[in-house]
Amino acid sequence: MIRIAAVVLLGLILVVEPSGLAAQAEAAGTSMYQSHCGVEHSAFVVALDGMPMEEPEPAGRMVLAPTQRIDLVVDVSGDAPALMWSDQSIELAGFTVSGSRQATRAEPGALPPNEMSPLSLKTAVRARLSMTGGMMGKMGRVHLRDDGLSSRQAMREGYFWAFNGRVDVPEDPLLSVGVGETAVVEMVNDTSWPHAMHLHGQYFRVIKDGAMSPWRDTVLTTPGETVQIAFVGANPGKWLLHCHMLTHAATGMLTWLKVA
Ligand SMILES: [Cu+2]
Repeated sequence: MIRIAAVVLLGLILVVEPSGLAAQAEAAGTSMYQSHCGVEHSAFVVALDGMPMEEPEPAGRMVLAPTQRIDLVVDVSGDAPALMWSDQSIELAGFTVSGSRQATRAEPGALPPNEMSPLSLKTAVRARLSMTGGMMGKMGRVHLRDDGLSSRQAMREGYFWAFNGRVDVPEDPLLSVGVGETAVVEMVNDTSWPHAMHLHGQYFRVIKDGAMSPWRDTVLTTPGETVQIAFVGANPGKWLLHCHMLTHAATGMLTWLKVA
């Protein structure tokens, strides 16, 4: 084998334990820490979270939060076997390469797009999600079922995070949107931790500084950051919106949306 043009689906996430030890996990990552990954060889990102990108982008240094996925087209033209590694120099994916070095191939074209309804931001249904809690955070008073609790009482009940001042899954959805209608959710990360916010059932674009990201289903929000996501109601049902650091989800970071 002299040269490989390979498509790699990175359904793997680096789980970094506080000790600095690392392991690979499946796409349903449970890590509290996002991982930094680098790519050797000539590599292009052609899809995010399973959604083809309109334009492939050169892959450089990347951050993959729990449950985020990338598809890469890689031209393995060198002889270094490792394709991706973590900041801890732990190899995440690689190929065995033999033969002589070859010239690199041309950039790959885009994958066939998935059909997506256009966003109508002017008429969008809107909601705001305030994310609080955690170490060095200010959760304040919160609601659990019908009760009002101090943050200390909530922690005794096993809740460390709150969405809009509620630690359990609310009875009412964060928002209801019709099939074909556009919804915008503004998420305010008012904590000292990153959170990988994951929406089930539909893909969204991230709106930042007037620009739209490619379609995807998970966005990493950093401490103090406000992130807007926009999507079109596509699949009727009740859909979770939650942090995919699953220990966070289990202790307060879960809400839901209704598409009808
Ligand atoms: Cu989180």
